[in-house]
Parts: sequence; C-alpha cells; structure tokens
Amino acid sequence: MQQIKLLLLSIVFCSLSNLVNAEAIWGAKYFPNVELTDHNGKNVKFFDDMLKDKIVVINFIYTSCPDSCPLETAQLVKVQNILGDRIGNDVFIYSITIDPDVDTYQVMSEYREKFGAKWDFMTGNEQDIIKIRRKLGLYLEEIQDGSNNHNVSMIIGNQKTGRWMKRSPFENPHVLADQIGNWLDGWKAPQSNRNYADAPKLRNISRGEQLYRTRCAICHTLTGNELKGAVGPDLLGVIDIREKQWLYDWLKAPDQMLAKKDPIAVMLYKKYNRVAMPNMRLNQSEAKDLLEHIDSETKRIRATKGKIFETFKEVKEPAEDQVAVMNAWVREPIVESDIHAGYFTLFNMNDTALILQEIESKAYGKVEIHEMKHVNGMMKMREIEELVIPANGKVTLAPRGMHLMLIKPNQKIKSGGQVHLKLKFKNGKTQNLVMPIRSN
Ligand code: HEC
Ligand SMILES: [Cu+2]
Repeated sequence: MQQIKLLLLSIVFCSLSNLVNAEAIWGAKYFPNVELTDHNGKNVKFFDDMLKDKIVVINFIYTSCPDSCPLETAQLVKVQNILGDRIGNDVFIYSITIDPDVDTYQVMSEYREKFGAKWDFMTGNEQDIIKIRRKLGLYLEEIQDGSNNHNVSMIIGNQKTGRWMKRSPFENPHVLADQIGNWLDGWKAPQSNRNYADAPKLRNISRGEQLYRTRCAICHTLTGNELKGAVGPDLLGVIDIREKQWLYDWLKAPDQMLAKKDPIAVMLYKKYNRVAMPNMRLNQSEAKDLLEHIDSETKRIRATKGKIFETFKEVKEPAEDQVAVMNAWVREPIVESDIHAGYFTLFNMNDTALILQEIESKAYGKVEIHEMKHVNGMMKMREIEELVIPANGKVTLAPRGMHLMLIKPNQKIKSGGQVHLKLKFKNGKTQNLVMPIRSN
C-alpha cells in the first residue's frame, strides 16, 4: 500500500525532473542515416541533416489521407504560426510520407503549399521510411506517452539532450508550441517542479490550464468519460457537485482532509483503490486558477456535447428504416480537396445482422467505406466492401477510425450545408440519409 503511493508519487514528481543518462541518448548509431528527399527535390541525410543537435517535430502523413492527416497538418500550421521564425532556425518540423509511391516530392510540395506550411515535407525510399518509423517507434516504447492515444504519429524531440516524446497533434496548439519551444529546449537544465509559472510565455493558455496539464492530468481526466482503472476521478462537473470551500481545502491539502476523516475524502479514498491524492502544496491563487480551468472546460465540453445531441435529434427514423442513425456528419474539408470524410453510428435493432453494401450520392463521384489498418506501424486506409452491422448492435464510423470516404464532390462542401446519401443493403432495401456538414 505504502509502496503504491510512493511509486505514484515518484512517477508524478520524478518524471518532471528526471535526468537522461548520457548513454541513453540515441545518436548517429541509433538512427538510420538514410537519404530522404525534401519537397524541393533536394536529398538530405536523416540523421546528419535532419536530426543532429536539433529540436525536431516529426509526423508521418500521406497526402491521399482524407481525415487525420489534413487535421494534423492544419494543427501543425497553428503551431508554426505560434513559433514564428523559430521554425527552421532552432525548431525543425518534418512531415514524412508513408506512401512514397504516390507522394513524390512534387506531390509533397503541392500539399505543403495548399496548407501554407513552411516546414519540410519529405519523401524517400519506402524501406528507409519504415526503418525510421521502427527506430522512432522502438524508442518511444521506453518513454512516456503523454498523449493517451496510441495511434498518434507525431514525435517531438531534442536530439542533443535525448529527450523525446510522442504527442498528439490534437493537443491545444499553444501547449504543443510551448512544449516544443520552451520545455524541450529548457530541458538541458532540469527544471524544478515549481518554475512552470516563470517559463517564458509563448502562448496565451491560462495558468490554470498549464497547471492542470502539468500537475493533474497524470491522474485525472476532464472529459466526462472516466477511464477504467483511472487513478483519480474524472473532474468534469466536479465544481457542481462539491462545495467551493471543500474544493479549495482539498486542493491545498488533501492529506489533511483525509487525516481529519472528512467524509467525502474518506469515500473517495476508498473508491479510488486507496491511492491518496498527493499534497502538492498549491497556494490559494493556484487553486483558484485550477478551479477556473476545470469550470471553463466543463462548460466547453458540455456545450459541444449538446451540439452533438442536437445533430442526433435532427435525424428522424421512419418505422420501416433498416437502421437508426446517430451522429451523422460530414467534415468540411480544411483545404479544397477531392476527398473528405463523413461519419455516423448505425444501430441495427433487428435480430439479424444487416449488411451495408453500397452508398450512393448525387453529391459525389463515389462514396466508399474505409477502415484504418496498421501497416508497418502506421495507420493506412483500406476500402471495406461490406459493412456488417451486427444484430441488435451498432457500428461507429468516427474520426481516426472507420470513415466514409467521400470522393469528388460536385457541390460546395461548406459548414452549415448538408449532403444526401442513399444506403443500399444486401437485403435489397435502401435508406436515405441527410448528413449535416460541420467543421468539427
Ligand atoms: C497522483 C495522482 C493524482 C494527482 C497528481 C492529482 N490527483 Fe486529484 N485525486 C486523486 C485521487 C486518487 C483522488 C480520489 C481521492 C483520493 O483517493 O485521495 C483525487 C481526487 C480529486 C478531487 C476530488 C474529486 C471529487 O469527486 O470530489 C479533485 C477536485 C481533484 N482530485 C483535483 C486535482 C487537481 C486539480 C490536481 C492537480 C493540481 C490533482 N487532483 C492531482 C489523484 C491525483
Ligand atoms: Cu479513406
């Protein structure tokens, strides 16, 4: 019991100030020094030219990807805009294709232009790229994954200090820019636990958010969906269920609340596997900032959930429909494109499985159902010929997973509009569906 606590505390506090053993720094011997080609057609060496002594952000994309890649690229453009002219001077971003057969350097160059990206887009020999991915992947298993997402394809690192981490590109771009620009950079001199507040301000995220991400997110979620086996409770809405003073007292000294046998503290302590929240010696103003952050996140998330619910209500199901449809939407493309993605959840209320065989739409040249499959450690898409919706079950198409691949639109795909689809099932029946267009 005491051991668990100690272990947790050491995870929380030591990971922030842990020193990398010099021998553990992967260098020229570790990374393959293979040749890649940048978007201008210039050949460069992966280790010597791209990594050596640099702070880098590496993500893997392919230009024909309709869904996560354009989003990642657009997110990185935001990071680029925050970091300004540090990009290419002391921070280097590389987008490497995993589909080099299609993504020649000219294709990469065009893609880069479309998004207004200023960093380097690389192509090369497929085997070499796989080698790079393997090395980065192997590496990453031994370090923390702060992103909680095992499909992320972005790595940030500082070759000189040996500090590398997987990040989700879907993080707040200000937080990413901060980590890339300040934290990785400053890591040469290990930071104390408490100097986060003095860190140079590259961004305008609130101190509450920064505190939350650095001190609380390790044990808590703030989403409304508590994960199984979570260390601490999900904090969405906690402001509404506890007295304000209780929350202040708790944040400042949870250990004392427990020692005093505060009934809520005792109840929580029992519920969460008897692991106690550490006393982090927060002062009044830090506690206030944290509670404000939790409150504003709660409001923001509830508002977006409300929006999803509204979409659900818009879709009406006449009695003879094959499936009930929920959360149907089409994502407005970020840049003009021949392909984009759509999503929905289909519920089959029947006692027999249904098979969706074809989707037609006047709005598109073609509509396909795609799934994401791991190929050499990278998610790639594949067409599914028949989508089986199990009896009394459901199938969900959602961002970064299965999706509708909407090909060659012949109308403007703009937020606020809608597209009509016809689902054709193997049993011969059809069902019409209206999909609203949204940006997220
Ligand atoms: C080492 C893990 C850990 C860290 C770090 C941590 N907590 Fe906790 N927290 C817990 C646990 C576990 C509980 C449940 C009570 C207990 O067992 O002590 C809890 C309970 C809480 C509660 C009460 C929830 C309720 O339902 O009333 C709040 C509020 C809270 N934490 C906020 C925070 C904030 C804000 C931070 C960051 C400053 C933070 N926690 C950091 C583990 C942690
Ligand atoms: Cu696809």
